[in-house]
Amino acid sequence: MDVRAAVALEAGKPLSIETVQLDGPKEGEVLVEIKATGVCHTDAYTLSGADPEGLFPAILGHEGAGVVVEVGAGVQSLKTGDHVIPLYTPECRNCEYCLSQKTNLCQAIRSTQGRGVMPDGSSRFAIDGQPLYHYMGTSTFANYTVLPEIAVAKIREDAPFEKVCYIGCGVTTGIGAVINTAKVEYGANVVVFGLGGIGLNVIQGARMVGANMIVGVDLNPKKKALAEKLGMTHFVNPREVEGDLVAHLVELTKGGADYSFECIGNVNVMRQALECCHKGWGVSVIIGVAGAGQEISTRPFQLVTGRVWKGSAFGGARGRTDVPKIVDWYMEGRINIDDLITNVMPIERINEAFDLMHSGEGIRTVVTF
Ligand code: NAD
Ligand code: DAO
Ligand code: ZN
Repeated sequence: MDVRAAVALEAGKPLSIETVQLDGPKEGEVLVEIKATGVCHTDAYTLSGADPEGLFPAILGHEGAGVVVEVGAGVQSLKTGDHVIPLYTPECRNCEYCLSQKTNLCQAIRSTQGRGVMPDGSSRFAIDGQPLYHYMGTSTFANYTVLPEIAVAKIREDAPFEKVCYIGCGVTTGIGAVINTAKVEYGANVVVFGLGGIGLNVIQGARMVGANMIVGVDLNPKKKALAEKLGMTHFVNPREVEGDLVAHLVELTKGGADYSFECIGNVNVMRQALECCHKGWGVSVIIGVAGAGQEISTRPFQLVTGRVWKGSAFGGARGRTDVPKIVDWYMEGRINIDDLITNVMPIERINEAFDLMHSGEGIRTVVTF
């Protein structure tokens, strides 16, 4: 079938709105009509050419929501008409990783997903007879996409697509890092570095679990008001701190953070996030994706004296199990998505969505089909 897509023809160039060809779902796959998709920093990172694993030409996008319109042979958990969120971290419930119950990093289709193709090794997308690469197994910058059944979360039908698409990445990543990865407990003191589309969701996750102090750190003072609305109790602008930021945060939290989160992708900030943690028990979670080839460092004594450094991908969430629950939380008014979606525009204007993201204005732009 012909579908409308924003195609990344080459690195460093704007996306191009094209009519491309999409083959139907094969065994174990479903065809989904994408109704809305968020534009995330990871899409921009890959489009820029800085992502060493970026493949071109490709259809980017990994934060979508839509409706199943056709199912391939053998599909059991989905049917035509189901409302769904694509998952860039699948959940097969059968691989060694899923069965371990120690990680959300299902490996069932990892190698083909990383090569930009479907599990059978081929692409479903083509333009003028030339294959296009899939992206993160989702390719939501197209009004139809094909997905493996294990990479699809079924959600309730009354949830608005242009809001809950954000649960496909940013919301789940932030809230999940608090609940699944750090397991922040009631009364804990939390420091969040970076108050963007991820950090603000860490803030609302910390508020949900009843954290005591929720300190937000950002260079941009415009982020303060919304962060406070979501639960931030103290704001720190590193530019306004006299002396050492880490010492300031340790003093503010009366000994150090019980939990800190790096939501920027800056390796120097990752070090600050670890070192502002409480001696003996503080846990620092890296969420931000650093540039290719960059490395983190600290004095090993920071770890010897009890601080713990960990990372979180997709908030440690098992998508088919956890994403429908997060949709319920939104529909029940337990989490705020509406204030974080600062722009909605049609797919034809998707390059404006990238410009808005780079400008630092707004939090999330959603494009609709
Ligand atoms: P964003 O640009 O919306 O937010 C980043 C914030 O950090 C901005 O508010 C900016 O002002 C602030 N900032 C920048 N440099 C700073 C500094 N030195 N000190 C303090 N504040 C600073 O980005 P986002 O969409 O929230 O994404 C954050 C990171 O999370 C990115 O690296 C993204 O790729 C990554 N990410 C990770 C996962 C995962 O599963 N681990 C998922 C999605 C996104
Ligand atoms: O299983 O080896 C693996 C890779 C899993 C990829 C997890 C993605 C991590 C976050 C990247 C940013 C997502 C928008
Ligand atoms: Zn698995």
